[in-house]
Amino acid sequence: MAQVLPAERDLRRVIGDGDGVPDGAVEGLSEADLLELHRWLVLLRTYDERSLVYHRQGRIGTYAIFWNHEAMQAGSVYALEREDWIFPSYRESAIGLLRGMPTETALSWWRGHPSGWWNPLDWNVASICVPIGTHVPHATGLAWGKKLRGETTCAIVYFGDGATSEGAFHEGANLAGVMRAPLVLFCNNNQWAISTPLSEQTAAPTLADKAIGYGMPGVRVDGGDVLAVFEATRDAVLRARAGDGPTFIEAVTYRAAPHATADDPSIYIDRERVEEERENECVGRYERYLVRLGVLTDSQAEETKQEALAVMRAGIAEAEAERSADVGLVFEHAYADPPPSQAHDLAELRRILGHG
Ligand SMILES: Cc1ncc(C[n+]2csc(CCOP(=O)(O)OP(=O)(O)O)c2C)c(N)n1
Ligand SMILES: [Mg+2]
Repeated sequence: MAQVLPAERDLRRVIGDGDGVPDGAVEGLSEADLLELHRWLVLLRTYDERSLVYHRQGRIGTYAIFWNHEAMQAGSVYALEREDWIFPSYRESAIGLLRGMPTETALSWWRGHPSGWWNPLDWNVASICVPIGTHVPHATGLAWGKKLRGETTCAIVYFGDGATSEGAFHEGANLAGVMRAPLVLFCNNNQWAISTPLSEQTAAPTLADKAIGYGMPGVRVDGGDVLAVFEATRDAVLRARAGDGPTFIEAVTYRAAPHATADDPSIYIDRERVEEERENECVGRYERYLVRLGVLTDSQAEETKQEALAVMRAGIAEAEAERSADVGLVFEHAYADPPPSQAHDLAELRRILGHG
């Protein structure tokens, strides 16, 4: 039986349901902004759907699917300025695209190719963090540093519901609160940490309640409503720039895809709940809103989709055209003073791979 979990009540929303729940609007967003946000959503959705196909075709490695997380990513990044810093987890692996990062860079990362290792300074996007929550203190440090230098730049750090049980999350959030760091702590609460449900993750009534312990506001928003996410993040960014310190945003959704390509959720997930989520997925929800508003037509939406597909086709072609990296890279940065055995190991690896 599908059930509405307690975590899903009383969330901030802007987009109605086209029926009993009326549509709202966000002050300060022009029609051009609304369409740009749509383009961002479609780009991320297309990236994600194609990546799953590329994985199945053996063209990228294990891939962390973010289907239906697009509204959380696009809505929040739209509230930032270009100089603000983004600290992604593996779930936000393509978030750099929203800053103009080439698709082939993000795809190369999933291909394990060095051309996917971007310089964070190029995009103000930190490296993708795979260890859960360890980037929260990094983001706090950067934000605090910006404040110490008298800059108005802020940072946003993305993590999941499971990360809020980690020591690194606690340390980063606590320090951000104490130092009033200009930081947005953005939690994608998709109610699962692989196979661990939210109910086994925490005894707190909501994740936003944890913010109280760090002396910062905790806000709860519908993670499938791109405009509500934008508005909540914009508020948090304004607070940060005004010197009022960090904000914790809990964006609530329900994971509608496997954790990653290596996961089979069929034995633990609530399938009916997944079906509901898929029917109400965030890109379609926003498109219907824009159509009701008279801002988007079906043919415009199709054109945007085709553009994104062309970007993906070009991106995978570029990524696959990269020459293989030298295997010496595996060892290169491992030691300041390599042990004598390393030269032998590398020679052996080259022999096995036939790299001479
Ligand atoms: C420190 C650490 N412990 C364990 C893991 C293994 N692991 C990978 S994903 C994951 C679940 C994380 O769930 P959540 O924080 O809710 O993020 P989501 O994947 O749902 O976006 C775990 C435990 C890891 N990557 N890092
Ligand atoms: Mg999760």
